[in-house]
This record gives sequence, structure tokens and C-alpha cells, in this order.
Amino acid sequence: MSMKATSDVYPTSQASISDSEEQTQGLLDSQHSDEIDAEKHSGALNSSASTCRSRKSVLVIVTSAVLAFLTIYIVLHGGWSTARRSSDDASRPVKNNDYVLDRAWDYDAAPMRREYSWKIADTIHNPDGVYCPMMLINHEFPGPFVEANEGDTIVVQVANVAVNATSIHWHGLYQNSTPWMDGTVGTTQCPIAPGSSFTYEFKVDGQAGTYWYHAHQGVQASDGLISPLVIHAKNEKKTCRC
Ligand SMILES: [Cu+2]
Repeated sequence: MSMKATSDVYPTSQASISDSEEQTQGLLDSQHSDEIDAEKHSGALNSSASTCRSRKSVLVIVTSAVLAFLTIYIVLHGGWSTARRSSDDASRPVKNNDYVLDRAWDYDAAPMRREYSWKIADTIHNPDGVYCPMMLINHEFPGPFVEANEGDTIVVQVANVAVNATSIHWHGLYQNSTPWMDGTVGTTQCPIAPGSSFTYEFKVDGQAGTYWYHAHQGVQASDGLISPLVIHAKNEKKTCRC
């Protein structure tokens, strides 16, 4: 029996064998291709992981730098604050008032206008040893001393250059005929807006003694807007034992 005859006898089997070999080769090729793909995928994953690690490193470095900057800033400035400093604040220290009364004060002077010019501004100060944002009058803490004789007229020009609105309340003063000068925000006046001015003018009559004035907006009195106000009595010199 010749090969041809055999081939003729089993043509289908030969074709099947050939197909099987081709399929096997195809599977091998496919498997090889899959392996290559797997290697590529693995390489891509490794590359992606490397990129991810690099990003994390950069993030850690940036975060560390920001934290270091904030720490240095807080140590140098005594805290973090958004309060603005007046342009002239940095060049001069806050004046701390002692309020020593002048023995040469003229108790018998004719009634007059006691005029004051104030600028209220934000600043950073440490009256108790810890720096904090404050609102001060003329860069003084406590604020300027107001002194007058009974019967005088007190005139205070207030320029508000702070970031918040404010007002000054004259604690305990009668404000007869001038209730709109009392400085109570929401009751007798609107607050003095940032960048605005207001002039308080009132006569001190029928009362004498030691009083005080303070901001009447929010908790600004606790932020530094506070000071004594003295009205000398007409007979104070006769009764004074000092
Ligand atoms: Cu008060």
C-alpha cells in the first residue's frame, strides 16, 4: 500500500492532524502572546506603582515644607492672624499708658471744648505676654486718657481704619440732649464702618468722677478699645486730699 493510497484512504485524518498541529501552534502562539502581554502588563503595573510612589514622595515633601513654614511663621510671629497691621505700626512700639494725673490741672478753667483725634486700627500686641490681634486707639494700650472739667464739651474725632466696624460708648455719662452720642451700636447709632469717621460731641454736666469708655461693638473692648475718662468736679480741688 502506497503512501498515496494511505493518504487517499485516510484523507480526513491527515487533514485533522494538520489542523490539530495548526491549532496547537496557534494555541502556543496565543499563549506566548499572552505571556508577552502579561509581561507588558506587569511592566506597566510596576511603572504605575513607581509613579505612584514618586507622587507620594513629592506629596510628603511638599506637606513637610508647608508644615515647616507654618511652624517657623507661628514661632516668629507669636501666632497666626489675619489682622492687618497699620503701615506705621511696625516702626514703633505700642504706647502703654500709666494715667498719672497732672497736679497742675486747672480745675477752675472756663468751660471749654476738650478735643481729641483718634485713629482706631488693628495691630498685634502682647499686653499679657502673648501676642494677639488687637484694636487700639492711636497705637496705645489702654487707650488715650480723656479728662475734662464738669461743664466742658468733649469732642472726639474717630477715624476707623480697622477691618471691622466699631463704636465708642461713654459708660455712665448722662448724654442729656445728645442720646445719639452714646455710642451703643444698634440702640443709638450705627457702627462706624471701616474707612469711615464719626465725631462724638457731648457736654459733661451734672456729674463728675472716674468713668470709662469702651467699644460697643462685638467684644472689641476686650481687644483693646478701653480707657478711663475723668470728669473733675467744680469743687474737686477743695475736697481733694492728694
Ligand atoms: Cu459701658
